[in-house]
Amino acid sequence: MSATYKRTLVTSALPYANGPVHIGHLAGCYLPSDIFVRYKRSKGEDVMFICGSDEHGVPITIKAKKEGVSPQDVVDKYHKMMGDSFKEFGISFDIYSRTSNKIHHETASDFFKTLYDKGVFTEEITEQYYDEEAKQFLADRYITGTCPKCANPNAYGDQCEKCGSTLNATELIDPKSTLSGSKPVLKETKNWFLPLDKLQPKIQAYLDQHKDWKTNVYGQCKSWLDSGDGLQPRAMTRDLDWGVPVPVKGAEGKVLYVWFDAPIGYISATKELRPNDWELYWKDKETRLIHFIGKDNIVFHCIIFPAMLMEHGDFILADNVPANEFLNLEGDKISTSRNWAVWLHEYLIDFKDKQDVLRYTLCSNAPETKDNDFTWADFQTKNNSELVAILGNFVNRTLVLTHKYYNGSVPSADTYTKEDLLILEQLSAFPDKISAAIEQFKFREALAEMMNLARLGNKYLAETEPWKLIKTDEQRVKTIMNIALQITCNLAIVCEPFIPFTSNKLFHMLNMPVLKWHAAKTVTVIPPAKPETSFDDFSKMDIRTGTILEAERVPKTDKLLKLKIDTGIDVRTVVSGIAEWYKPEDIIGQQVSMLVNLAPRKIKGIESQGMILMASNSKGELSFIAATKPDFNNGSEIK
Ligand code: B3M
Ligand code: ZN
Repeated sequence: MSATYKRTLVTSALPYANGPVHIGHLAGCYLPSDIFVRYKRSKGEDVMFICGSDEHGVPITIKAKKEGVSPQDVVDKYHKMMGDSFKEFGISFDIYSRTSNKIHHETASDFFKTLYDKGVFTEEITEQYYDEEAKQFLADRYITGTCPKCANPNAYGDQCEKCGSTLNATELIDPKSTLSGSKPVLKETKNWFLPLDKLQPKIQAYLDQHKDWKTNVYGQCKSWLDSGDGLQPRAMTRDLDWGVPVPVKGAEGKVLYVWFDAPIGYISATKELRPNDWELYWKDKETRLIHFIGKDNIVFHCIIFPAMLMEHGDFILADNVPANEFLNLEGDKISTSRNWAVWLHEYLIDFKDKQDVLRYTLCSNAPETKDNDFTWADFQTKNNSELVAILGNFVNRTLVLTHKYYNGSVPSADTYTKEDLLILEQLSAFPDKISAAIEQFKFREALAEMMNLARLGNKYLAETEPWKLIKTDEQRVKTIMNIALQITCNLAIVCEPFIPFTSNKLFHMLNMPVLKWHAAKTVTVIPPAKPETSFDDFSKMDIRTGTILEAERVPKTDKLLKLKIDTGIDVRTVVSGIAEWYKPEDIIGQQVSMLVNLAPRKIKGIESQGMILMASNSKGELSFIAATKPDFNNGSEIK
């Protein structure tokens, strides 16, 4: 992503409102998009997350017929069900809209009208199957017959599920209408086509700019463009009575093709959410548009919808379309009609408050580059051997020991050992590694890194054994527990996109406000303020500006430098523990703040006549703190 974007608009495919959500949907696009958006929000970026129900199309009318209810009844039922279960699962849409609402009908209708008025469509008269008993044209799915390729007697007008061939309804042998059972007849009808053949060069140019897309996505687009005669005109209207009516004369009884209106649903939902500034998200070149989808939706999002937007004008096009492959269940294709699925609403009942276990399992097995399999055995392993045994175990040990030793308050770190510094350095690399993977839509990798951070924490505790050390070295244990708490706090931040419920719990247990991404790695547990002191006590301290005149190492020590300082009052010797952070030759001439009336102390046989004030961070690094205007002479009082 180039740095020129000001905001990101993320859409997730609008699921058909003809059945409940299952794990295949989640793994395909809803979970990855949610992880991406949560991460962006945590980074403080301007991001909007759009979804809603796709309530048109033939599958819905078929379902209604089967259940003996109206299509509106079907969509009302499933729209509510899907919206509720997404919400409970923590999919954090900014809006979950629907395409049967008024704003969508208007938006889709206007969009069609604009293209129509611009003369984009071609009108074509074709022969379609018609059911004379039911008195209606038949969508491909309403026709069954014998497959010309494999002789399966139950092939559909668009596809044979047995041999997988894509078919034309007219190719079926012995076609039958599923509405009346009668033999359909061919009848002429007029429809409006998007001339994708003519638009191919423009689409090609658009795709050429996006060779960075995931290989499965780019590859599928390319094969559409390169196959046979290339892109073909596609009907954008249908002879059907459920959908957005075609807003032109002579189109009575016809509706917009569901794949024409559904992606416009992203626009209508944005309008609904942000009536005043929705255009910023769709028309400003500084908006980055990203569509998360499943692989069966690639052509619609990468070719047809962009072609519609281009022909309309004014709109930005998707900058990326991360599509996942399919998730199977226990080695078999997920199927709504065969009821072979894990249904989200049922999972949420059977595994109450265990959203994160499913989120974790689905993400760690996400079908990012190839189809993948969900098994219950794996679900159990992911829970027991990773979430509980690695993440849970680390956090639990850290918090239990903190309560036991320090009554739940954060101990201050004292001196860091080499091992501590190494751990802190490794810790500080995690947030960027996780970010980089998320930015590239590699969510499995990002999640694995998150768990590696918990592994690092476990390794640190196992090596330092604070539970043993507490008997002999209380001071050291404070530092160890401080570091373990820093790791826990970082985990709470970086796990949020993946397992937000757990993240929330962690912040609660840490008794901290929810911290955002930028706080990761630098976070660090700031020591609490010391008890109040009086102004009188404070003014007893005489702090002055001074300048280092000479510096040398104190022999046989790692940390100490012997300094000569011009305090403005006199020139003093001060022994200071800064040798790990400053080389003697680098600090000659350095301005310092110095406590000049501290009683002299002998350090390694040298009388130290005062103390230099240093800032110290949670890594134990020290820094001088003096920055005055140039004309401040040595001996200026600090108060
Ligand atoms: N409803 C197909 C699907 O659920 C379709 C997606 C529309 S996205 C604009 O797979
Ligand atoms: Zn077949």
